[in-house]
Amino acid sequence: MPLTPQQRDHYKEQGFVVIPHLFSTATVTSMREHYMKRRAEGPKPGDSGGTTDHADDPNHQFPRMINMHNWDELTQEWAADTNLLNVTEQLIDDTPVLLQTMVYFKPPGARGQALHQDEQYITIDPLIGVWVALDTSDEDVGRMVLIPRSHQNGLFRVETADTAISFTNVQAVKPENAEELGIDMSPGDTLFFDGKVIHGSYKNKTRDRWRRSFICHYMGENSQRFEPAEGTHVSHLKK
Ligand SMILES: O=C(O)CCC(=O)C(=O)O
Repeated sequence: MPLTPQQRDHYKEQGFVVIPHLFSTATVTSMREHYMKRRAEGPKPGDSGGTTDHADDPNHQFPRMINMHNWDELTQEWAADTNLLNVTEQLIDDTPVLLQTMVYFKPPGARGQALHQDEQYITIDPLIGVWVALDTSDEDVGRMVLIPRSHQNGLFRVETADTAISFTNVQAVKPENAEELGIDMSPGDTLFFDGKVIHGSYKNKTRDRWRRSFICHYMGENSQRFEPAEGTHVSHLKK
């Protein structure tokens, strides 16, 4: 799946690109069904329902699953999808190496995730996030939001997030005059974003719509681990 020069330039300059229909409707339907079944099996290693100060958050009933590729064959297959890896390789100019997989169920009423940079969690650069919409993702359900071009200035400081709207308690201090951009997506559309672009999401405000997503993070074979500057890593929040 060759990208156009415009798509590659968009990723480099803006820090993200959306590839429509990267996954077929049939595959996305299988993903939804599969992960709902696996969720119903009970707790999995690393589940995250978010901070416990909002017990009514439906994320607690459907916690985010992580690193399913360690115990689930279908996840291994989907994270190694030829088109996905091919696009990733063209964007990072390197051979992708899988680091992390997640499913964020985000049921009706669920909190979002405060805006952050993935390299504030995973200290490897370059890093790329791949976010596959499993449901229609729009403003009402708390679509992905990002700050275009925010990947160009390294890591920002971290601060406490508002856990009334975010299931995590940490966020990036946004650059001045930063404009957030919401990304509307259909099932199967896939967002590729730089590990330094600020992104996150707000609450699912609906009563009846889910916003499920399958998320993978890759490094390149030549990516390097780095030491984050003081105050720029999520672990520095309480210091
Ligand atoms: O899905 C979301 O709302 C946020 C996901 C995210 O921040 C990530 O995949 O790094």
